[in-house]
Amino acid sequence: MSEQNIISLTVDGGVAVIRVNSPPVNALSFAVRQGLWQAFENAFADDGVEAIVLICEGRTFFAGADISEFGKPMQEPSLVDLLAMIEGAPKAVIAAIHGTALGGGLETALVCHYRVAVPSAKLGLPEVKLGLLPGAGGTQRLPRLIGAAMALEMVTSGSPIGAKTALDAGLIDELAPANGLREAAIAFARKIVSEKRPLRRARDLPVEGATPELFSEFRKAKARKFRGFAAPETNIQAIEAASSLPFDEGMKLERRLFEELRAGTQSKAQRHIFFAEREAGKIPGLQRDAEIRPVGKVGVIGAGTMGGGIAMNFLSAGIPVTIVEMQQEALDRGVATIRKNYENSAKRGRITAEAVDANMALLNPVLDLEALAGCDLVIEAVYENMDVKRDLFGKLDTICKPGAILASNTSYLDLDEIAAATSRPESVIGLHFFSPANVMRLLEVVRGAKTDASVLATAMKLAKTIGKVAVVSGVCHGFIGNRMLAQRRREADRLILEGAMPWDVDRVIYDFGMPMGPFQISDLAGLDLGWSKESSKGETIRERLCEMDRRGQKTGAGFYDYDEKRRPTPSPLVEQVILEMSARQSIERRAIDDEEILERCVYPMINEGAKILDEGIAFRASDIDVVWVNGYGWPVYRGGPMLYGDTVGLAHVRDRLSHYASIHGADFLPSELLCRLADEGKGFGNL
Ligand code: T1G
Repeated sequence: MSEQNIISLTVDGGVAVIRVNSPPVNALSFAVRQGLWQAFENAFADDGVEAIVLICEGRTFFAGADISEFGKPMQEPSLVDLLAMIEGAPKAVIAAIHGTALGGGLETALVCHYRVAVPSAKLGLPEVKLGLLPGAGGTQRLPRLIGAAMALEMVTSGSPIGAKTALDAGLIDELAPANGLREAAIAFARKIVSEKRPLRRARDLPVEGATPELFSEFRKAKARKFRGFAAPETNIQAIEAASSLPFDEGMKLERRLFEELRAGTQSKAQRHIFFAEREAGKIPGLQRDAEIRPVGKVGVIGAGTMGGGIAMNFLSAGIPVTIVEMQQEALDRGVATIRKNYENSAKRGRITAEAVDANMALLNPVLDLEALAGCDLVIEAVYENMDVKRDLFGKLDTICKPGAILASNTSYLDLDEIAAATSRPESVIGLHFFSPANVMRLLEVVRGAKTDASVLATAMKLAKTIGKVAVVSGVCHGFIGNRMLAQRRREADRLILEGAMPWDVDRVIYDFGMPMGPFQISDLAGLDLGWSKESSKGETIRERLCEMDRRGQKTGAGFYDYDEKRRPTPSPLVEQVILEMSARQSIERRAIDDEEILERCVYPMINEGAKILDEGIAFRASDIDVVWVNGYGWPVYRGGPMLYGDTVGLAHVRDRLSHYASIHGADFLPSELLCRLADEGKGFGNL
């Protein structure tokens, strides 16, 4: 888009209208900032102009600074300078807001004297999600308009608020009709001119409610949620400064704190994930206009934990679901669980009671596969066994209408083998949800050798519709995430035989930033997955614990003992079992330090990621990062395993892997791609 029509200035009966049109989201790029500077200068100089309306075309008001400019030299005018210029306007400036006024976009609205928004507008400061803080006055102006407490919540959560909430809080001055924003903003401008209202500037207002207790209690309440992150605490400090320093001093501090965060590894990692999540949705070679098959009705086979969670994704998006079970009792239990989950969300205020009923009304529970005949997409979430899945897909092939997509939720099995059980392998795809399927954002979309481009494109679009972050995986055992997880699992099991205890390994992995360690995960999932009393030989620690009926949280004991609130404590009994197993396998135990635990759990994952990349299972290293951040809770401030490898340096990873390979064998041999990049002094980010 050429510069001259990014910004336009028209005058309508004494009111100047500055209109911005810079798709896709009117980000405050250099061209937009430059154009705004010129337009405001012209409006200030025009004696016929008594007030100015600032409005954006397209889908939204400014959605923030242009984050594609981060890491590049700033081109004047900076956003801070532009906003100071607008704030010093000699005439009233009214922001007309629709869509999502986010980050620098909301900061631009804050320097206007008044703000008008349509009811569907959202206003937020999401910088903390990028490892930053609002760097153009947001932390200094917002609390002056809505008070310290609400400002604290907004800047540290990064979550937007709706226009009505903003009106009640004093962040906006008037709601405009949904389809009359421009007219309403001009009328508002005329009103304040005729009423000779003052040019009220946020910077001149006091901050309400900023008591010492507010900040100390807020920090305590959020400690667990902010664990490991740098940006939330920095945002709190900036809000404290707004409450205690003169405005200009607060602005100086905000700028310093912003630059510190922007230069740090955490923000680099979080910006990496922001762009990586969007990149993951773009499939190399898949035309943007690939045919999308309509998905109006979905079938889900299996109403257990996975099937029920999967169904909820579609119900919540307003898509009817026919859910199938073999037994009435299992079907009823599954439906009841879905309702309970929705009711819990309603209790937490996440959805309304009406939405619970509306979602449940879209659910059609049946006992007969034939009921799936009219579905456009059928997803199976049945027992993880190839024979069971092949038999089921054979039946679906005869039941489902031509063009229906048949999807498997398998987390390991060979999709091509499943597809071969049908006469329509081009319509078979893997949709691997992560438990709990109605919560975890990740969806691994597994493309079979014969999966048609339209089926892949349909799956990617559907993922966005149900609020998932989709990553495409090729076919291999465990696809992307679980294949890498197996590396960590193997090393964790070895480490406790060699000298560490489960609680040592879990502590190191938890302190690294993961939500929990491998042994706590095992206890949560159940140690007896795939275990049977009849065939158990007591040859592994896991088997021994299952034989002792220590099968995890569900039996009140596994690797840990659990109290009535399921709080874990290390078990002396388990320690004994481990010592005996080490002796039985003639392994001489030794002290193992935290660094070895971390390196042996993480570096083989990075190495496996390199193989996954080299084999073309994943299109990009950043796709692998997206899998781990969204499917396993990898700390977003470390950017995913592949970015973490680049951060510590691939030469270092290679050398440490070689070191462990010399002691523990081939499992640690650094992969060809990793060695090549390390030798060239490069990272996965250079691919
Ligand atoms: N800058 C540049 N490009 C952006 C962008 C931004 N801020 N936001 C989105 N895009 C691109 C995105 O890459 C994609 O491009 C397209 O727009 C559609 O995005 C100084 C420093 C606005 C809610 O964090 O939350 O201001 O792939 O697929 O799902 O204090 O984008 O099409 O080529 O996400 O409808 C603060 C981030 C910046 C907002 C729209 N602002 N964006 O969601 O579309 S830091 C943000 C979003 C800042 C100041 C600080 C979402 C959205 P392409 P999309 P969407």
